[in-house]
Amino acid sequence: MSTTWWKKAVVYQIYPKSFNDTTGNGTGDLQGIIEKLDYLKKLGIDVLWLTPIYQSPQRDNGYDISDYYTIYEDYGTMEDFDRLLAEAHKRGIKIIMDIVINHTSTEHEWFKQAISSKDNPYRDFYIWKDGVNGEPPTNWESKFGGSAWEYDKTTEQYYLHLFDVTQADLNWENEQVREALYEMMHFWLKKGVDGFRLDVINLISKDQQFPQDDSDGRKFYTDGPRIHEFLHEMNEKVFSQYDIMTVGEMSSTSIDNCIRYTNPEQEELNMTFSFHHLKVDYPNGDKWTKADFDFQALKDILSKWQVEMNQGGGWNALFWCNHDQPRAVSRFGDDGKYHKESAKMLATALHMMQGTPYIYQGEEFGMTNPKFNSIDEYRDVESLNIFKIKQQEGLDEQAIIEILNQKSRDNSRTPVQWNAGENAGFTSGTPWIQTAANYKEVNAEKSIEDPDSIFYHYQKLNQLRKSVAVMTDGDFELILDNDENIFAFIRTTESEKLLIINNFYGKEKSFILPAHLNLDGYTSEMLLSNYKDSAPLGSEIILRPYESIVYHLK
Ligand code: TEU
Repeated sequence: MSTTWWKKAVVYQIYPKSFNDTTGNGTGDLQGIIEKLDYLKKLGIDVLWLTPIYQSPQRDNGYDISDYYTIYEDYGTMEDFDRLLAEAHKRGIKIIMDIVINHTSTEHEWFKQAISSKDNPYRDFYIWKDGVNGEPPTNWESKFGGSAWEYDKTTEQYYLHLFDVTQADLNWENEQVREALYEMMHFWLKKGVDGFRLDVINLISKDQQFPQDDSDGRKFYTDGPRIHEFLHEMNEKVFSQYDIMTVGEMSSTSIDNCIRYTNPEQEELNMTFSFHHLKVDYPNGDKWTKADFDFQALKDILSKWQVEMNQGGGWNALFWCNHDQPRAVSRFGDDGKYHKESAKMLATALHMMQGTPYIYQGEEFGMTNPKFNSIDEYRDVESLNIFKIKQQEGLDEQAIIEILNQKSRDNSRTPVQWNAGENAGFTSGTPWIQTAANYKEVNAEKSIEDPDSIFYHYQKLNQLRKSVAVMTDGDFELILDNDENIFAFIRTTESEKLLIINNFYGKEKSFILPAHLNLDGYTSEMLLSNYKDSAPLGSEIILRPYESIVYHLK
C-alpha cells in the first residue's frame, strides 16, 4: 500500500515530558496532549510525532526503552494512549510513533538476559566483544562522550553503546532481533498508528570487521554495509502492509544514501531527517564551541539537498528544530527586538522549500532558548557529560555554561509556555526542568489573541500547503547564491512559480531581481509576508529587518 498523503502533510513534534502536565507531578502526560488537540487542530497540522512514550528508566528521556509494549507510567496507561489516538483521529489528525531500535535500555529484559551469561539465548541480541590488552575492543567513541564500549565484569566482555552506557546497541545481524522488532512494529500499527519516526536508523548496520582508525569510528557504522538491505526488509515485512508514513533520522548521512532511503522504487522509507544544515555553527565540526552560524554554508547545504534529493527522486523532511537542537529563533533569528519578524521569516523559509515540514512544540509562537545560569538547571545526559569533560579539560564553569546556553539539547526541552500563569500553565507542581523566564511575554495564549502573531503565520502556511500545489511539487532553484543577507529561491512547476525572499538579518537590504529569471508573461500576487505593507514585486525591493515575502506567479 503506498499513497503519498504525507507529501502534503505538516507534522508537529511533541516532546511529551515538556508538553502539558495534568497530574501535577511536573512531567507532561498523554491526557495533557488530548487537552491540546483542539489547539493543534486550530494550528492546522496533520500529523503528530510523539517522541518515545514507552516504559523507560528515562536516562535519555525515553530514548532508552525498557519495554516497547508498555506506556511509561508518568505519561499514563495504554488506555490513555488508545483514547489519544481515537481523539486525534476524530479530528483528522494522525499520530506517528518514535521507534528506537538501534539500541534498548540496559533495563530491557533482553539485555538483562544477555548480560547474565555468555550462553544465554539473548546474548547475541547485543554486540559483545573481547577487550584488547585490557583496553576496549576499538577506539569508537560514544556520541555522548567517552568510549562506546562498556566492560561487564561478570562475563568479561565489552558491549557496544553508541549513546549512553545504559543504551546498548542491538545486534541487527541476528535475524531474531529483526523479527522481534518487526513484530513490535506490527503491534503499534494494528492499533492504528499512522507511521514511525525511526531513531538513528542509519546506524543499525555495523561493519562486522569492527575496524578502527584515528577517527571516532562513525564511518564504520554510519549508513553501514547492510543498511539498505535491512530497511528494504523492514519495508517489505512491515511498512508495505499499511498506509502509513515513515521518516528516518539519519545521523551524519549523505545525499546519495538519503536518495536511496527515500526514492519509492527502493521501497525503504518515505523521507529522511539529515543534520548537515544544523552543523553550520559547529566550527571545524566541534559542536561544543560558542559560534555564530555560517550563513553561506547554511544556504549552500539547504540548496544542495533541495536540488539533489529532488533530482534523485527522494524526499526531504524539513526542520529547524527538534528536541536535540537549540530553539530556531534564538539560533538563526533574533529572540529579542525582531522576535516576531524573524520567527515568521524562519517559518516561511522552511515551509516554502520542498519536503514535509515539521514544527517543534512551541516553535509556532516563537519559544526561545531559556538562558540558564547554572549547571543545576540542566537535565540532559549529554549536557551533563560534556560539562564534566570540559571541566576536566580545564574550562571554568561560567565558560561551559555559555556554551551550553547556546548548544545544549535542553534549550528546546523546557516546558511549553501555554500562558502567563504559574509555570507558564504547564504544571501545577514543580516542572522537571525550569521554565524559560520569558513565558509572560512569549506564550500560546498571547499568540492566539494577537491576529498578527507567529501562530497565525504558521496557520496560514499550513493552509497554503493545501491549496498551492507548487509548494509541494515545485523544483527548487537558489537565487542570489552569494548574497550575504538574503536567502532567496524560486519554486517552479509547468504552470506556476513561487518567488521566496528572506532577509536573514536585522538590517535593511536591497533585493535586486536577477535578470536571468525572465518572469515575462507571469502575473504576480503577494502570497505571504511578515510585514503589513510589503512591496509588490519589482526590479528592486528594499527589505526591512528579517523581512520575508512570497510572490505567487501564474
Ligand atoms: O538523536 C541522535 C543524534 O545523533 C543526535 O541528534 C544527538 O542528540 C546529537 O548528535 C548529540 O550531539 C536521537 C534522539 O533524537 C536523541 O534524543 C537520542 O538521545 C539519541 O537518538 C539516542 O537515542
